[in-house]
Amino acid sequence: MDEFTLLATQVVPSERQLKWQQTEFYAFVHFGINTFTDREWGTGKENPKLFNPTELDADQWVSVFKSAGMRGLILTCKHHDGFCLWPSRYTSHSVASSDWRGGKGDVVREVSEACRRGGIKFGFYLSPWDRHEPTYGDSDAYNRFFLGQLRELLTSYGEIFSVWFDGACGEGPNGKRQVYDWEAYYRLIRELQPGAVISVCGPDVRWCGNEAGHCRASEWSVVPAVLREAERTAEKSQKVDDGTFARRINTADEDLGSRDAIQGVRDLVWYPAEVNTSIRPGWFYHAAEDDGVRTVDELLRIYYGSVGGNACLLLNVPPDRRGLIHEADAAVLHELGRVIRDTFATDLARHAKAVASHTLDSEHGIENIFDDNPDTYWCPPLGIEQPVIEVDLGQEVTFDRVVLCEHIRSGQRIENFTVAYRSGDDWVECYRGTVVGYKRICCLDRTNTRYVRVHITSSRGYPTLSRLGFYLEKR
Ligand code: FUL
Repeated sequence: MDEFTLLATQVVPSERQLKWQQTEFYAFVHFGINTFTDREWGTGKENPKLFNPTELDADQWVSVFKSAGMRGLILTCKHHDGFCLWPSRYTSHSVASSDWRGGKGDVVREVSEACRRGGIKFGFYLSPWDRHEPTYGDSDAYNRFFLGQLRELLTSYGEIFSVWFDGACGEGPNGKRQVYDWEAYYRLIRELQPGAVISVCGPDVRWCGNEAGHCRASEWSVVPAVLREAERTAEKSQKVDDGTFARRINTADEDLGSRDAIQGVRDLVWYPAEVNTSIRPGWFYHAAEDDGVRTVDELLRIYYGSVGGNACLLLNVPPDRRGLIHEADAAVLHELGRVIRDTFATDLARHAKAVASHTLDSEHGIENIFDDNPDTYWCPPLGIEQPVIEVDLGQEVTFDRVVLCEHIRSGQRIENFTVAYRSGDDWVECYRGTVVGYKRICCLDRTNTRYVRVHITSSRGYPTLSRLGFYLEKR
């Protein structure tokens, strides 16, 4: 192992990053003045009276999201147009100036309380770019304003799991220039909500680099630290300089963490990816897009690629003008959730026994891969980078999904692996994978066998596995 790969094995997630990773799949909710003007980006000049949902019911949102298997919700409390979904003390451009609930309403309160009631996590999106606020561009004044709003959201709505900062700014070359005081924003969040991750323009969770639902085949959580700045700069690209040569690295690059990608990089961080995409063409609700809701098959593909590819999935589902999740979206999400629940309800390895070519000690025995405890795991001694595990499923079973999880508290180590099944006296390879990380869901053709072999063909120092499961998709 070269020195940079060794350095990479020493990088581990923070407690808040681990909790966030376990959230796996959660909803993004774009709702606001744009819902009522049929736009994607508002101008900031909209009349607040336009905001008037007729049947807003946050419990309906939560129940639809839970039926999909989502474990959290991130609400656009303020989008680029500056309209606030809560009665902020710092501006009148908010629900307080609308007629909704007689000007006494608070969408953030209703949604955060519905999340609590439903047992899912709540987080918020607060757009730094603000096209309404007059101080925007007067850097110090706007930073004070923004910190004030941030404090309101961080202190009035219970526990927050994610604060999502968007890097978008459409001011253009002749527009206003605002210098954000990111460090002050981060300090306030750490002080008031130490358990919250700060996502995208923040140090904890990395934007996957596209909004289309494209997932990398090899998603690394250990990446060069300069990527943390990429989203906060107009260029979205940063220079890595190892003293001998310099190259640019961008959040959208396909390879961010392989041995090649981290060669020469001493400053590495745990910066896991979140895939954010919308169930519809736009982020906000548009009646004209009711026929454009993504299909269950498409969403399943994205789910396997993201949640099953060492990332989290933040799926946007925008409420309509009634303030409800439209029937078309609700139906697709319900079926998506059913497939995921039914598929992973039965682990076909529950009577399995396994033998590993190498095991460190009795505490790290191979039986740990069959329990549901992410803190118990199997590993071989240091220096064993290519061990083999043979599984006897106890009887012939048919499966088409194989789940592997690393013990990521010990870092991300697996680089390549294969899965093979026994057919007569032969081993037939049925899957070839790269990284595992928090979770890898391998999608393969239906396979009928009693014996399976997982060969880790390359890893960093030694691999770990906290879970190995076999499932049959119930589509
Ligand atoms: C982008 C924004 O400009 C879009 O309106 C949307 O909020 C998306 C999630 O992020 O940068």
